[in-house]
Amino acid sequence: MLKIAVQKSGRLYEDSIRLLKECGIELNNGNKQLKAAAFNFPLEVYFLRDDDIPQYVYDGVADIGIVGENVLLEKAKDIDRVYRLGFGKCRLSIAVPKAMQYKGVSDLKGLKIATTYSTILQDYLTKNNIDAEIHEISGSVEIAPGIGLADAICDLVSSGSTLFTNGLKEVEVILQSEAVLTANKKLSAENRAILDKLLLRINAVKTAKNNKYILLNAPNKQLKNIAGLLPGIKSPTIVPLQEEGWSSVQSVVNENDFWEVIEKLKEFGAEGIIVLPIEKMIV
Ligand code: PRT
Ligand code: ZN
Repeated sequence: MLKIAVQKSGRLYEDSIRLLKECGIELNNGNKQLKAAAFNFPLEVYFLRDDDIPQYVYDGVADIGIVGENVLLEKAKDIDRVYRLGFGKCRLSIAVPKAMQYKGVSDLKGLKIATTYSTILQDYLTKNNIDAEIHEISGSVEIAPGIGLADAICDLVSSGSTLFTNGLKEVEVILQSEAVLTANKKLSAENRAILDKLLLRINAVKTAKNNKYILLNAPNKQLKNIAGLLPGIKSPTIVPLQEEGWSSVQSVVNENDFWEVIEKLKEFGAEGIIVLPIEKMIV
């Protein structure tokens, strides 16, 4: 039985549970207990505060966990990062009052910086050879400069609106963070095998999300060019159409190059382009 720690409530909770669901794992968690067992996979889910997850995984109370990379690095436990999950994206940044003249990182010298991320901040300051005072607080970091508690802050940012409403501007990005799957370094062989199964499923879900299935009609004289644009998993499927001189091409296309590929396909005379979502993709 593999034990996974996920956030009990908060920004990572829903995406974590959705991911397990997309992996075909059904939980018995009607009334949000401390833990829930999966019906159809050897997995037990522990619901915890995100800050506690690295310690629990390190101690082996949980074998694996889903946590923001920001928390993982801040807690600095000797545990593995096994998969970047692509949700809970944010950045850890330094912000200063809007009116402050800021030219570069050396302007932080001698400042008092409020944060809940003192480990990561200290690392950053040391690497940049900056001597500044870290003022560790446990929450509401963004109000610290306004009430005279600090000159600057180091906190998580996503849209930037919290900084804006508090009269601050983002001046340095220390870390780009997202939720990661983390694991204890000494998993039993049995649990390692279950984790491998889970990773295969996570990978299938994530790969599918990053790709689209594409079908189109292509003039035969352009098949080489079109196939070159759509290498797919191994190679595109090409089937002759009933109409002479035309073929149907089927392949997968990566979300990142999607529009660029579509434009080029049209230049090569592709017609009737249909794009479909993929539910799972095992390559
Ligand atoms: O109760 P528990 O301790 O488990 O939860 P928590 O309150 O400590 O964490 P929670 O649920 O707020 O965040 C969990 C994780 O989500 C974080 O560790 C990050 O990895 C990730 N995440 C992604 C964020 C944000 N985006 C985010 N915007 N965590 C916090 N914020 C906060 C930020 O601290 C600031 O106050 O949102 C505000 C800034 O947002 P913008 O949009 O105004 O810039
Ligand atoms: Zn927390």
